[in-house]
Amino acid sequence: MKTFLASTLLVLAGLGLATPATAQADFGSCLAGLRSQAAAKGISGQAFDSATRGIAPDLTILELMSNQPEFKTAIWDYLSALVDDERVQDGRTAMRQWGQALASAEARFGVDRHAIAGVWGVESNFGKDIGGRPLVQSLSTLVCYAPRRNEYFKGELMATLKIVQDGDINPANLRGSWAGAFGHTQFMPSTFQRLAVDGDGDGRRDIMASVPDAVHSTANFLRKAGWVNGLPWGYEVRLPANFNQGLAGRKNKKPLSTWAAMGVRRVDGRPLEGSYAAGIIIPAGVNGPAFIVTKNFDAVYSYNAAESYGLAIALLGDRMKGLPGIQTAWPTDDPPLSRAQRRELQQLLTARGYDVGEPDGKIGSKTREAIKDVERRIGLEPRGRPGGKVLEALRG
Ligand SMILES: [Ca+2]
Repeated sequence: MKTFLASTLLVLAGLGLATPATAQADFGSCLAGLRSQAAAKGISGQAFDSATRGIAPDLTILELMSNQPEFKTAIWDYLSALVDDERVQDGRTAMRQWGQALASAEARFGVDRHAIAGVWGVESNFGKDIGGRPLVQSLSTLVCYAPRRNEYFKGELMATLKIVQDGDINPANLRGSWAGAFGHTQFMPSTFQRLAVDGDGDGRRDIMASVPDAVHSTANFLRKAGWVNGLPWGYEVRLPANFNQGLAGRKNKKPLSTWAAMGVRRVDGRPLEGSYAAGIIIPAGVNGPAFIVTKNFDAVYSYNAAESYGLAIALLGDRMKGLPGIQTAWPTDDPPLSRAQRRELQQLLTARGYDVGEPDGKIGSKTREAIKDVERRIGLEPRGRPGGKVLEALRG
């Protein structure tokens, strides 16, 4: 706590703000400026006041914004937490429970329900992890104090106020991530304004409280992003030994017959079949898994503009459909951990006297520091990575 307060003050000092008291005064004048800008965008003073009444800046957000992990998460670590047996099981349960909503979204927008559910599972763990920070407070803090992207956050704040004014979502429920993503499928407010739809027919678009609204809105997003009904997103392939890796890339699409002629096969050895164009991605290089990816992978990709993210959604959808996971091994001798294994890792760390907080499977800064200690002891580079070697060392 002490360290935390000190670093918050450091952030404030870096912003030229002496103390939280000064920050509070500045926040009032910042809000006053936003009130008139909101009026110019058609947001009534009454709506603005009711949405912002009594709020204080949430300066912990600035901490989160600057507190990015120092090394890039390997794709295998990323995928092993997002596509594990637990999420596949939870997903199958959610898909049964909300089968009707998913079926009607699939029929209305022509988007595979497994892709919709894949987004839902990766974005919010099927609604279990939607973020608890009041959206107006988070976004107004970012507009007034973020060291960068203030105009972007201002646009998102205005979109949020519009949502409140239009009555789509009860403002008391409007909570989300510190950066402003909210609801079952974690739309940003401006995305909501463009693409959210009513899925349950009550006349409101509520991706916080209504699963049908959320899955219909996601289907609409994917459709607008170019999803083609009936086309697969892609699948794992085996590359020939002499494959020119310069040809890899989501955008370098060629007819399947061209890839087949180069010796590319499905991972189970079957030939490539179909008359569509596709690219090949090799997220960990030619020595790791390779995938054929179509326009539908691009649609999923556009949700978050990351290949790893698109793969997580696509692979989770496949697993929920009953298809096997990735067959080719990742190029590492230190295997990634599922969330269940991450929780076990945290429990073992706690048993050894480390303070890692609740064993929730989320690798926060406390867990990371404890892991670094173990990594040093077993002769690994101290990166704070939850890997198989650290888990084995703690078990033994
Ligand atoms: Ca609705």
